[in-house]
Amino acid sequence: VTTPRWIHQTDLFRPHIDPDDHWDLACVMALAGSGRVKLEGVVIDSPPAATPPLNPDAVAVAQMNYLRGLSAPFVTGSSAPFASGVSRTLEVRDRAAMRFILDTLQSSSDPVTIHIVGSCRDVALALDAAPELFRANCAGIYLNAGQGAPDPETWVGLEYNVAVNAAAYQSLFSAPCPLYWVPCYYAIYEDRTVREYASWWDFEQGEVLRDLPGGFQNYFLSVLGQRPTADWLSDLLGPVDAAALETFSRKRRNMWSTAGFLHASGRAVRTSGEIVALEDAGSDALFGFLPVTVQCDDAGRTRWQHADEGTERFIFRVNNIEHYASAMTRAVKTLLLEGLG
Ligand SMILES: [Ca+2]
Repeated sequence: VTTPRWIHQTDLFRPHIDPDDHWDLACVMALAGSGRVKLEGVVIDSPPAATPPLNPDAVAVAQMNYLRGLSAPFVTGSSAPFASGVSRTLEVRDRAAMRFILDTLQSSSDPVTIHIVGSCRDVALALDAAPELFRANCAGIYLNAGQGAPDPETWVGLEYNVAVNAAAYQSLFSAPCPLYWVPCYYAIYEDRTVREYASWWDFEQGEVLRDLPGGFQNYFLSVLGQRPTADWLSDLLGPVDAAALETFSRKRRNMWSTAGFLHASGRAVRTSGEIVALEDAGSDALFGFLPVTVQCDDAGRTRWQHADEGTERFIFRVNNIEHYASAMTRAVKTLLLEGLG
């Protein structure tokens, strides 16, 4: 049995934009820490201009590595937008993430799965540079971006990860490898409703946070509370601030990407929230992926149709809208407690 090899691309910043990326990193690191997957590395998007300035959250990676006994590297992504059909001369620093992705695809003895929970830029740069490596050694790209309504004329707004670099998003639909597309919303950007072809759900953070070990609570309180990071390890291992834990436990968290992580690790979720092997969920599977054909224009507007098997393109589908949020919350809690005494 080979261990799946993963690359995780994320807009993981400090101060955070949306700290769901910190929850995602914790889930990915849990899967790596329990030996279900090998995390080859984390690609952190080049931060957008902001006041105060945002930084790629190296500290979050360091803290999670420590808590999970891992040594996953990270690399900062390109600051230069990807444009299709345009030859580019990139600065050395803007090629680092692309090179990391290509080197990993080239050197890995087993196919590599790529999760995108941020921008598509660096994977698109790598794909543009060497599509043959994706054909040869990419097990699949899990693309957490976009809107799932099949007709973009019905859309309101454009999903954030797409808007960051729409041409990069478009290029991924031409990748010569399986693409597992997980639209974040259905028609309306920032719609807060569980939909059939959209991955959004939310939960009250305390449902998970209260039951985690202290070090993991401090990992979340550090980023949510925007604590100083120079003492990142002693802060992690220090006492838990009970008042901060209470404050952040009462806040809700939007989530999008957990289903793809589980699917890529060969598992499914029952409507009860129990995590089981992919083949064991049957008709009780909370979500699944259906074969489709997709056309995407350079503004990031997608049109899709159901297809027979064999397209290498799959769309995420919620099978049970009523139980999706509660079951996913239980699954996240199970994941984060995995492999801990
Ligand atoms: Ca994100």
